[in-house]
Amino acid sequence: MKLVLRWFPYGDDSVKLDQIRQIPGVSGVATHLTKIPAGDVWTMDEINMVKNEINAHGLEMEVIESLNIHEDIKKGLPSRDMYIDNYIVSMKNLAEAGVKCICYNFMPVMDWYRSNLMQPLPDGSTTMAYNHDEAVKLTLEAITSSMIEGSNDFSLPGWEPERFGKMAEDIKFYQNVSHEEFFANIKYFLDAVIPVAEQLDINFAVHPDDPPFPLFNLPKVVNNKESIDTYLNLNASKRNGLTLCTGSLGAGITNDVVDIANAFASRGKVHFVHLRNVRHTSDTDFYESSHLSSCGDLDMFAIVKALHDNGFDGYIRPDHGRMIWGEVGRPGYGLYDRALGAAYINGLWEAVTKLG
Ligand SMILES: [Mn+2]
Repeated sequence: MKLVLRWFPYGDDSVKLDQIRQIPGVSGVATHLTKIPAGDVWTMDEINMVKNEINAHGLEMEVIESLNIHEDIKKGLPSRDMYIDNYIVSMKNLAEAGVKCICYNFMPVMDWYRSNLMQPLPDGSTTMAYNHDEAVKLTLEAITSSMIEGSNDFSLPGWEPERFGKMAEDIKFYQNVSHEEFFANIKYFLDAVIPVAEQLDINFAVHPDDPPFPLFNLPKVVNNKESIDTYLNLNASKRNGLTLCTGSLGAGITNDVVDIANAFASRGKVHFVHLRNVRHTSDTDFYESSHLSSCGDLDMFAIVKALHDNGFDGYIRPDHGRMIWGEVGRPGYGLYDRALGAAYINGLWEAVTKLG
């Protein structure tokens, strides 16, 4: 297991690489060239500029989160071939720069969503929360502006302003895309990129839908054990794997995250893990609690044990943290609570390792 932290380049992060380096056990960062729009090639020069900065601070860049997929690929448009070609060039360049794992998602139109990015908790911290009844009542405009307003002036991954203009049109497009057609588009993409991943010795790790409920009737395809199984079976290669995001999957009240960890780690399909905890306030509503098992609904020890006992040897990062100790930063991505999460993960991993 290698522990990493997510970090945003180009000065667009309140957390410094020197601070990340001082968290015990953290070997590197998961990062993303945020200034390159989805669909464009990540050139060697751009990759090396960010990699050199990371390496200069004693950290590795072995995980990319995320190499985003152009919407035309998700839609299955004829232009997808050009974007897939570009994607493959980016993969080759990343492999040459020493990247071992690429995280991505196949969520149409919009990435993750929370109805409140700064919900106060009784201990004085703030966290991200989701209320489904509130979310389904909102217009697209209300959703995008609430995400921008709550972002503390940091870019939010998946909410790049260049996407906003086309969102309404894209949502309309998907109303006529059947589940089968959407899965065929996924398979077309996987069958093009996974053989390249095999040649390059890099792992591909799809991130689950977050939250696992549909908004605007958009297809959700990676949100429980069955759908993950279907997705991973679209291409049998071991390189076609999962980012086990415990918070995203745990937001589905019927999901047994320990069982999901066991099921896919035992098949060698878990390449990257996002560890965080959630506390449900109803069947659909939740807030992101601190990582500790007793603070949320997930048994973090059992999840880590399931990974360990199935020989997991990929990357783990503490996922979103709360905002504590007065810190101001990108929602979910402050330093303090994620550092506490990293220390907790280190403790759990040492315990399960020594238990044998
Ligand atoms: Mn995640």
